[in-house]
Amino acid sequence: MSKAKQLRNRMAERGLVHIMAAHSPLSAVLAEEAGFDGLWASGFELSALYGLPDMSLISMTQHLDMLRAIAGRSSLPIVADIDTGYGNAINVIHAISEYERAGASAVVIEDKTFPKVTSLAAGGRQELLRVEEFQGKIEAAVNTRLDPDFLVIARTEALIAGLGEEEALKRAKAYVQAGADMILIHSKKNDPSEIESFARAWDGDVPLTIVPNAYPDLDANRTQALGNIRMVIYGNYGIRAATTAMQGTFRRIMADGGVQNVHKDIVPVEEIFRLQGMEKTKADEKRFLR
Ligand code: SPV
Ligand code: MG
Repeated sequence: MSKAKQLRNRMAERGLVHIMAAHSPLSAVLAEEAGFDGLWASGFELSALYGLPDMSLISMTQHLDMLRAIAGRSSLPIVADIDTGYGNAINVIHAISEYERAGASAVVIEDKTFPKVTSLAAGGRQELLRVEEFQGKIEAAVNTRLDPDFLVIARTEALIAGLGEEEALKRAKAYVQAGADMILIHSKKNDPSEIESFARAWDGDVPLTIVPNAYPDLDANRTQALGNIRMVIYGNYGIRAATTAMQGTFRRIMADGGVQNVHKDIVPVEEIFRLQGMEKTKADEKRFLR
């Protein structure tokens, strides 16, 4: 059974899947050990990892390289954040075959113009494509996938662009018509009202995906109560957690004039050995090195 099929099954069985952002194979291993249902190959996290803003600066090749490395160290299905699909419908055709081959089980494509600006930035330039043009991109994606279970998730940025719920619903319906398997509805409002209102108004034929980055109060119970959200993506928590930990540790080492205090509060190197799979390598050495 493909991982895409597994992801679909899990959504059907559990009602809601929890997808954690991964910016590296190590973060993917940690997400899998913590019990998440899948990984989010986040454009924001990878951009941040490179110390760059999330504005279509990271190339498809860079993103694919990381996705392959992640797929090599995790058994979880990967939902790839392909932003705008790197251009028009022709670029989308190329992207879908590359991402499917690289090991993704799903893609999220958003209806913004290329180059995009990250959704949550205050005052960001948020230009949306014509509906027909984005429908063409969705149709191109659906037509290109080899595995019929590979999910094409259409993301509308209508609320992010300030165009209101009516426009968001209209676009989401048009994208379902074009063949989208799910709709990702995004909001940068710092309370869940916009998302809850959209979900209540949504009577389309496919379920919804959300990314509660800006509105953390929408927890799993409240999400499930809405009834039509099947996927929650935790979009920037990995890179924020890593930054919190490194900032605190690095500052303390400078303040303390050494690592004499901080070493007690971070994982021992043996934990990194375990995550690296050192035990197996040691056993392989014993067996094969002569
Ligand atoms: C990402 O994680 O790259 C996302 C979610 O697309 S957000 O940054 O909130 O737009
Ligand atoms: Mg993104």
